[in-house]
Amino acid sequence: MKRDTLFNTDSPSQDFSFNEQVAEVFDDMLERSIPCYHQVMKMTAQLIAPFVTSHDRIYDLGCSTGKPLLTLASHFGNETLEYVGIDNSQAMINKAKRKAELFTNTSQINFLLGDITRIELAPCKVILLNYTLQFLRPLERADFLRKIHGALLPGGIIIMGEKIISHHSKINRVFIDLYFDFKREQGYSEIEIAKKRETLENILIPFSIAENKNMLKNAGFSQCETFFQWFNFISFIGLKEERTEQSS
Ligand code: GEK
Repeated sequence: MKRDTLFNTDSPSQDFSFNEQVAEVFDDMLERSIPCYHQVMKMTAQLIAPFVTSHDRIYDLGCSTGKPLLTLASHFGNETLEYVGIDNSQAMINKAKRKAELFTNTSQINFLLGDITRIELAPCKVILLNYTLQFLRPLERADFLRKIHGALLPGGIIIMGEKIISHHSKINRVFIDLYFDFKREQGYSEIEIAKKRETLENILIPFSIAENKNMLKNAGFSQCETFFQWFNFISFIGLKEERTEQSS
């Protein structure tokens, strides 16, 4: 795995983009930038298990280099599930495809280039949306979550991980400081932390827990819980009910 040293430079910051250079070091970047990434992947596999049966489709929207779907494919082994990852970065999709070639059940895993807000989604049982909604324009998010709810079959689930803010300024500051401590522990220098933060300004726009939960509820996920939190990183599960009650 190539080490992420992208921001270890004196050159002026440009807006962050999921380009070739980022894709090249992305797996290292994820592990050193998203607290408890592996633990959340493992919890996701455990959480999904009771909701899927043979031939169900699982989407990963904003799949990057394919780590979550490939983790699920290993976890579920011979179970005949269909895995579809979508990302609008060609470099990410190329890398995901190369990694998938090493799997035996390759025919069940597909990585597609596309904009997740526009591409048509087939009926599915699980949608992963990890650390990706935060990159969509805020005004697009509600409609996009409605589209996800529409694609899920009854009894299906969304698993959504996001970076969050607190509207309490002191708590928010403390969360951010603790996150920077985490990045230092991962070997990032002050300059790398500051530069990455600058390039993500205006591109990664986090919402609060309540704002995300409300959006999920308004999209139709009447049952919605958090299943993991590390300071300013959180994971939600939202359920599409099997049957909606008929009003008499
Ligand atoms: C993981 N989920 O390993 N359409 C398609 N892809 C998009 C769009 C869009 N409109 N906007 C952003 N992306 C992964 C990590 S990374 C998170 C997800 C991060 C893609 C973008 O190209 C990138 O690959 C991904 O969303 C976000 O769990 O880098 O912090």
